[in-house]
Amino acid sequence: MQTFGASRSLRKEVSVSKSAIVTGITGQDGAYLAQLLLDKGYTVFGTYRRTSSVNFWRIEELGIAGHPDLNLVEYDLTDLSSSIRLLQSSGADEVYNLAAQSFVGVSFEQPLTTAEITGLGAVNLLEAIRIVNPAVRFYQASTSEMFGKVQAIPQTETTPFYPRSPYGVAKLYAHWMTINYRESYGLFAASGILFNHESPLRGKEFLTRKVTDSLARIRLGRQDVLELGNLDARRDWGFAREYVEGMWRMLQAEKADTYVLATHRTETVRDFVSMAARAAGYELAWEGRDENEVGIDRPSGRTLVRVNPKFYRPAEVDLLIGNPEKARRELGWAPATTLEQLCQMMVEADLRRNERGFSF
Ligand code: NDP
Ligand code: GDR
Repeated sequence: MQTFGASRSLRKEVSVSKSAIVTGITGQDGAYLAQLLLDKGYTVFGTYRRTSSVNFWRIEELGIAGHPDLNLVEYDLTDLSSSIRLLQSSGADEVYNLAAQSFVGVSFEQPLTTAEITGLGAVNLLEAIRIVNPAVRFYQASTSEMFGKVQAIPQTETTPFYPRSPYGVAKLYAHWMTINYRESYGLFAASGILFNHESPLRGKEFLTRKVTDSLARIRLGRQDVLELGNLDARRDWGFAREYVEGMWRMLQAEKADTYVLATHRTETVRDFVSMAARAAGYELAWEGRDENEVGIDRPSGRTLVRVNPKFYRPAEVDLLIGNPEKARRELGWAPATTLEQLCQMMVEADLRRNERGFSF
């Protein structure tokens, strides 16, 4: 994490013990944020959903699963009474709402569930804060998906929104409700418009991890080919560990606001695949167009990547590139890890896991 001088508007480093709720601790960001807060001396209440097979592999991989200051709490974001009880029993000072149905592709198949969790869920927490303790600081995990069919390049806090998926629409509702509670009730409710951020802890349904895990499996002879959808989409990809630091900084600021966190660099899906292939020891050449496009390993002539239209989305977000200047200026936040470093880190982690025969 790179910082540009200590921002004067930030509260001093935590001196007295604070406590925070992190919804979605079983997800990528929840795990990294819990680790960051524990390192800062917080007591953390990390929420997970009751399922027949809860999986804590991420916090286990980070080595914080048995931390004495980490409390794992069963919780569902769609249940208001569950939110109220969570606020009451934890006595938390800060709430980071990271829980969501976060997969854009699935949101087209499950628009109502997505609306209930990703949209209304945030309002359950805002209401719980208003009822139980309006002094609690709230962070909402907003997203660059809200820009959708982009209206300006690069995107900033003032770029008009045009979401292109049920997920993006649900997140936009939660984003505006966060601002509305800030303005209507004076809640300290911050919204981070975060561009794609990835890591070895990313879920395998998302593009980057699907690519790095598949290439590792191909390298080890456990998979023949990687099938993908739209290779032309452009994303601004950063490293998740650095982005959770930005979330924390938003809640230490003097006033609640909205901030973009991004790298200000955009690449195509195709470029990311080439980069990951290189990290796995391949050199891809691309041939054909649209659904006939393939990625061929130049030295061996073997086809490693092909397009399968089943991974196309009904509506696509073509180009995301964010300008994080406001976060740099006011929070002292800036990304440090390059996409090449991130990609290398993810491929290496997936090679290691697959060699051990164990990869979530
Ligand atoms: P993940 O999909 O990895 O994690 C989502 C978390 O939400 C999981 O812990 C999941 O639990 C939990 N969850 C889902 N539904 C519910 C529910 N009904 N009640 C309680 N918990 C629930 O997402 P990320 O960590 O990548 O992202 C964190 C947040 O940031 C999300 O809100 C996402 O939409 C947003 N975001 C992410 C970006 C990114 O690039 N990663 C960019 C911008 C925003 P379970 O394990 O049980 O499914
Ligand atoms: P995104 O991430 O939709 O940007 O949402 P994802 O990694 O799913 O897709 C990125 C781009 O890659 C294209 N793509 C594919 N995507 C997936 N998942 N699988 C494929 O096989 C595939 N082939 C091509 C997609 O069409 C898309 O253009 C992520 C999530 O973390 C959201 O929760 C978050 O809000 C946004 O990032 C910012």
